[in-house]
Amino acid sequence: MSSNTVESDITPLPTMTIHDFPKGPYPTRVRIALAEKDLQSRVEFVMVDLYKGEHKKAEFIAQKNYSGTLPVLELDDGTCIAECTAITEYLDALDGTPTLTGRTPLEKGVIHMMSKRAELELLDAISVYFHHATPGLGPDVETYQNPEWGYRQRDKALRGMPYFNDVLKQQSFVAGEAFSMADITVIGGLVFAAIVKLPVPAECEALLAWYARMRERPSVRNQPAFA
Ligand SMILES: N[C@@H](CCC(=O)N[C@@H](CS)C(=O)NCC(=O)O)C(=O)O
Repeated sequence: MSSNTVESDITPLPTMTIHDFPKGPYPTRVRIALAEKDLQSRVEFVMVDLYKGEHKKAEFIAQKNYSGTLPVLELDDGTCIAECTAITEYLDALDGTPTLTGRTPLEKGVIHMMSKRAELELLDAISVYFHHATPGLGPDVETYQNPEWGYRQRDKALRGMPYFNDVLKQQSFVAGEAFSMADITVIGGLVFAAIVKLPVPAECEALLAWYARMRERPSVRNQPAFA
């Protein structure tokens, strides 16, 4: 080896593939996590067209994600990790400093609880509304719709907004005093709320102020969902 060649003894981390729909609320969660962890350059993004139902094709279900949703993280050895929470936990653990999902048992517990709550009370509820009570991804993809269930979930999400407003009156971030996966999940919820035209009520001042702050973060403001 010549003296001016730099030989690293650090094993390069493998590249990863994200099966993605860039403006989708759930893929946006993983994209924010990647940006927070400075991992974007390690990832190849492969577009899966939700409106063409590519995520419901038998091959995708069999090989990438049984649940037929995006995003999916695929590792070099073929392992596929679906579910934003699971993908974020994986990415966050890679550098041994899990800032997004919690360093201590207490942080982990509270962040997981608040992120799950943001899914249950906001993001997933809006998703059900989108798929059941709006045209959703179109008639070829939305083969079963139950509008009543969709409207119930819309109303649940509308109750979730004041709840997170109350949380954010008490603390700077959704799970306490630091940015975490729980903030990312609420951001996903508000991205989806904008898509389905469910505005955050003006009286939810703390939630709106928090969202304005979140949208100033480079990891958030540079996402295709905000373009
Ligand atoms: N629980 C899943 C939900 C993922 C999800 O619903 N993703 C949307 C993309 S924004 C999707 O694939 N929707 C298509 C469908 O449900 O048909 C997660 O957290 O990753």
